[in-house]
Amino acid sequence: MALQASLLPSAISVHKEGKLNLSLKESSFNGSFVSTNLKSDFSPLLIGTKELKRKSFSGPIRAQTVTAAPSVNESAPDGKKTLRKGNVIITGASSGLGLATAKALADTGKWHIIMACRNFLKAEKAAKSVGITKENYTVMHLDLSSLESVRQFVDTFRRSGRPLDALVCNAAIYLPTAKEPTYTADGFELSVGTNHLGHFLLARLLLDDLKKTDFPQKRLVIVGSITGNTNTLAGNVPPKANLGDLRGLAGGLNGLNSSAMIDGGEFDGAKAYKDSKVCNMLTMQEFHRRYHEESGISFSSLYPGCIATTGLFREHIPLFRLLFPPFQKYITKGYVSEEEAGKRLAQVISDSSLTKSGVYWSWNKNSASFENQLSQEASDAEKARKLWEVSEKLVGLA
Ligand code: LMG
Ligand code: NDP
Ligand code: PMR
Repeated sequence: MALQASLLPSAISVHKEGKLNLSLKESSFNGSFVSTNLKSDFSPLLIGTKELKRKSFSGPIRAQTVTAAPSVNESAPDGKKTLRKGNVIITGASSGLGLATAKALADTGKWHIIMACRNFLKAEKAAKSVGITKENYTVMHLDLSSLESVRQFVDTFRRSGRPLDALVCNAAIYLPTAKEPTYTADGFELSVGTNHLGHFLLARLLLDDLKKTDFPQKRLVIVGSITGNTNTLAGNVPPKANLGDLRGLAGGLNGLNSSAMIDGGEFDGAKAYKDSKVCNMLTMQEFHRRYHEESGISFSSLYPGCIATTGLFREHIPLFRLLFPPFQKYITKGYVSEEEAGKRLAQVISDSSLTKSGVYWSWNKNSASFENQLSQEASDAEKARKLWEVSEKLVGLA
């Protein structure tokens, strides 16, 4: 088993800010400062390579640090109680944030990553390219733009016999230049159909699996974003997210007898993406309200920072792709590297200081996590309930 000495930080200070954040300066995060700073924060927690090797022969190591203490596996061949790795499903782990998170978790030696991806070969190559070793991951096919594929994925996962300890809904598509809507296999507008409805069904089905695990900390994370939050500058760049009264969604989001947009308006690809992120953040909170107390599962969302270099912008015009990274690096200072963003999401999955449920996590310029405040719409409990009910109908759960 390849184990590396980098472990996640144990004490991430929590800053409650939650203020309206409308200036460039206040909302900026300086990526390069962040990495250096993190290194020194991590150093007291590093376990020497020798020590790791020694521990790793008898099975997965016991966390000295942050990650949830792995649960006990009584069926070890030598009859001794050993501690098993956590199993985490990450959707869209074939690139960008998902891949960087898979790498960060694999490097701890305490997680087995199920890479839930639509392109099997791409995922395999991606895992190899960042050096995730074979015993630390499994690729399973999942196309979130097909409800049938979601159901098949859940089936395949269950047949693997692995318990589920954490689920990360990370995959997304962004179609900013599309003039006309395109649709999922089930006829929903593609961005909301993939980013929200596919994940909604996946998370609902896998909730039972999360409930069953004996792992000490069970988590469901849905990736959100600043651009869906109109209480920020970034969220005020047009077109702004707005779900309205959900009439388009209630009508099936199919562009035939209803609009392809959630609010019932004209199709706009950039808005559809931002709307889908609002749905992601509302869904996390509704899960929290309905299931946290009974199940002990931590539900959370996050804004990982502006990872301006990922594949998310592949459909944008070339000029945008050229200028966006320097714009975020030098002007807004909101830029973070894929690696840094991956460490942040990995914290939300495994750091014992980020277990609080119902939280939308963000990081300040020192890369310290804090509970951020969602926009009025993205924290509207009544809208979250309605979104849940309409989504249940669309994905065939009600
Ligand atoms: C929509 O446009 C698209 O229509 C849609 O298809 C989709 O892509 C959507 O959200 C995604 O965006 C929205 C956006 C396009 O329009 C606006 O935001 C209108 C307001 C523009 C007001 C510009 C204010 C600029 C303030 C920036 C900081 C000031 C810095 C000044 C000092 C600079 C010194 C070097 O908007 C754009 O695509 C960008 C418009 C051009 C912005 C010009 C910024 C100047 C900075 C120059 C640095 C180069 C970086 C440019 C990066 C561009 C990407 C953001
Ligand atoms: P990437 O495009 O690099 O990654 C998106 C992943 O989603 C890819 O692995 C992609 O697969 C996968 N995916 C897309 N469609 C489907 C589908 N139908 N079924 C299964 N998987 C699919 O983008 P990012 O890493 O930037 O995005 C990851 C998350 O981070 C998203 O939720 C995004 O909203 C969020 N985010 C990103 C920010 C940024 O600045 N980049 C900022 C804030 C949030 P494939 O490799 O096959 O294309
Ligand atoms: Mg934005 C603090 C300022 C800030 C931050 C953190 C972001 C993040 N953006 C900021 C400011 C601005 N952006 C400003 C002032 C402008 C006008 C020039 C601007 C424009 C802009 C565009 C055109 N920004 C964008 C786009 C996109 O197409 C991206 C998008 O909206 O994707 C949905 C985007 C983003 N800006 C961000 C982040 C994180 C994104 C991308 C992705 C996302 O939310 O997932």
